[in-house]
Amino acid sequence: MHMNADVGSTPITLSEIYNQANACQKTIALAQSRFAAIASLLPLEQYTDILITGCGSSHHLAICASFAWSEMLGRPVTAIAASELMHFPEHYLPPHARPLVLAISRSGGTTEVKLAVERLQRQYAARAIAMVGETGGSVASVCDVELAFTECYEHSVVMTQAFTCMLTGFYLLADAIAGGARRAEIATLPSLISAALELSEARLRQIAEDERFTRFIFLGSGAMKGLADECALKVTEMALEAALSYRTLEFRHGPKAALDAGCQVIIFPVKDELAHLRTLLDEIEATGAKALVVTDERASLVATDRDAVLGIKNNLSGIFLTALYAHVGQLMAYWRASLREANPDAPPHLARTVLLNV
Ligand code: F1P
Repeated sequence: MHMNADVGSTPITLSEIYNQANACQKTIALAQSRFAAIASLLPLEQYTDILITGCGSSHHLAICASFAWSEMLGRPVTAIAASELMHFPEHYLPPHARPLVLAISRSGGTTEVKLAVERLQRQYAARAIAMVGETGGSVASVCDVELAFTECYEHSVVMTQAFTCMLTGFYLLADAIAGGARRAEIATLPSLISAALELSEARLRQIAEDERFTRFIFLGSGAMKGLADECALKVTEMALEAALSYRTLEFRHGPKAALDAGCQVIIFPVKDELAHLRTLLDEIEATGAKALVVTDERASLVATDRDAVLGIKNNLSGIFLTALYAHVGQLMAYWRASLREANPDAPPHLARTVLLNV
């Protein structure tokens, strides 16, 4: 683990960011026991729908996980924010649906997640798996099975390593259900994450500490939209600067109008978008804004010398890249917070668990 020399006594958030490869290694070791724990809810063919839900970072994690589950299981898997499901389930499910719900909550106690599960149980006889960071909370109390990711327990208010670790847990679970063919590939994640953290830090810190930038905008589509949302939330929560997230090509249709030289746009392209990346980069650069493309070496070949590319070497399938790239927003947010003298361990207005009055 590389730790920056001038950190002094390391803030909790930074040590948790740097512990993510280690936590993932433990998650991989626990894959078989977690698969065994959900055996009573299998096979998946008995469910009409598979929904993944959560709030905030946990919802972003749900978006990333849903794309991986869809591809690995060969059927649609949908991420829906818990606050939507608790009030408008009929918008997302037909009357005779019988869904399986994977309910994510790092704290294990977020009210909207519990209420969403209860509504789906009442209205659709849903079965539910709690995917939590802390065991024994109110979300697990209403679910059929609890999978507790205690290996990535976090003291910081802001979710960092738990995002990567629980997402890896989702990959492993879907893979085990599908027969285990991708286990070896997923098992390469800890060493790739460890190398990527070391490789990215100086570059991301330089960008985050650049006072010319007044706005950070993250772009991603498919699974990468969950990642872009999460990166923007990290900057907002930790550095207390409103950062934005858009679907990559949707950004061209309106949002790019507000670009100027104070903007840094970070793009997480998916493979199918590479043919259009040049057009997007030209449009961004024409406004004076700066772009950074986060991609692997093969994909970076589409960019020219004048483009900024953060090349994170790997041979992973696209669906697993969200866990590899999760540290990008975390490190940027951490160093931006440090520039602004904001405390990333405990942002104002955010209790560790924000509970609704019910
Ligand atoms: C959900 C959540 C966090 C967010 C903030 C408020 O928490 O929205 O994602 O960063 O701390 O709560 P949880 O249900 O995952 O514990």
